[in-house]
Amino acid sequence: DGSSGGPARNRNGLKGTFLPGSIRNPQAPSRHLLKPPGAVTLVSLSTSTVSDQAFVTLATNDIYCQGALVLGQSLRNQRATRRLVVLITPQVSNLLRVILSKVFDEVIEVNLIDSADYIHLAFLKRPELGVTLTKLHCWTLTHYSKCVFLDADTLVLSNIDELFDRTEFSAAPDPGWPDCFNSGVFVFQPSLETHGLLLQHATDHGSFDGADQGLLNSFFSSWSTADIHKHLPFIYNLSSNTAYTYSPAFKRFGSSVKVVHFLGPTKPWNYKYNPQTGSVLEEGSGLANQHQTSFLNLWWKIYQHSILPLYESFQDEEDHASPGHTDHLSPVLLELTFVSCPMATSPTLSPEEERRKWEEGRIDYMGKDAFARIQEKLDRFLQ
Ligand SMILES: [Mn+2]
Repeated sequence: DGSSGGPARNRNGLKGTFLPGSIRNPQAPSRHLLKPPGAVTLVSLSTSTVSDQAFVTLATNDIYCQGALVLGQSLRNQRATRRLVVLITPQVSNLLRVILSKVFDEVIEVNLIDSADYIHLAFLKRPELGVTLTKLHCWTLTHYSKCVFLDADTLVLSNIDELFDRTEFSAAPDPGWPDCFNSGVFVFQPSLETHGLLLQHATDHGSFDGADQGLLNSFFSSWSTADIHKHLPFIYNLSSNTAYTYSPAFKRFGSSVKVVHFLGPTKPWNYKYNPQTGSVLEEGSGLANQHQTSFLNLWWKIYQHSILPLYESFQDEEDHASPGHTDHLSPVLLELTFVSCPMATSPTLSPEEERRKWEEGRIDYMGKDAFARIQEKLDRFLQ
């Protein structure tokens, strides 16, 4: 398997097409070019991709794609030896699909409308769980034997391939309630049976927090007591804004952090960044503390140096523009990450409520957050 992309892949006999669109990245193996000269055989062995395991993330709109792109690039920078997969929803634009395919090995659209009847049923009974059910689609990636899921608002600081030594269901404690795990980073084993059971659980019991974390915690309810090996160390899911309630621990262990999770309503792409100083601008509430600021700066550094150039090359391909437009491209895209920021458009809800909606993925695709607005911006730019 693995060479015949598209919807006809074996879905173990389930009717309906779970994964209608799959862009395979023809350039995926190019990262092996990163290997240093000399010792070719040895190095290529040790960095060869384990093709039946994958890092997986999810982007439900073009804004979260920016996070997914930085996450994917951070995995590449740390020489991840597993495939990189991003699940997207139909709202994600064609432009972002192309850009994503430059970083990820697989870009897979999950379209709940087209999927099996029992998902429809779950939706009808629990319409509030839409985004939750989308995340559960990672269990349908049965062409992989084991996966590590990472939220699009995480950033990988060093190689985390060792997570594949863990088994389902492994996750790190949630800083807000450590008897629960945080569902931003977890090890899982794709299985249509588990997927079906999760959907059944969602239909029958809902989610105690209205999102995937509540659902997954009640489904994998023995996590807190059964097997300590399934407790990932906190360094694999360090929440950027809560670690500092125990600052001596951060002083002691902070340098070994491997994955930062930008938990909470304000995401890296909500900040403004000054490329000259290499630092985010702290305005208004001054939420960020010193450590958080350094993580934010790291996110933006990757965005600036590795993600923005992808848009430039796209533009070159599209309209054969000559190079030299770097200077005006970047501001447009930087602005793009703010143009749909709910802070800017909130006629009725408070900014906090708007941000919470946004964070939870409850986005007004048809109205103020419609992609048409972003498209408008892009069209103006691409003219
Ligand atoms: Mn998250």
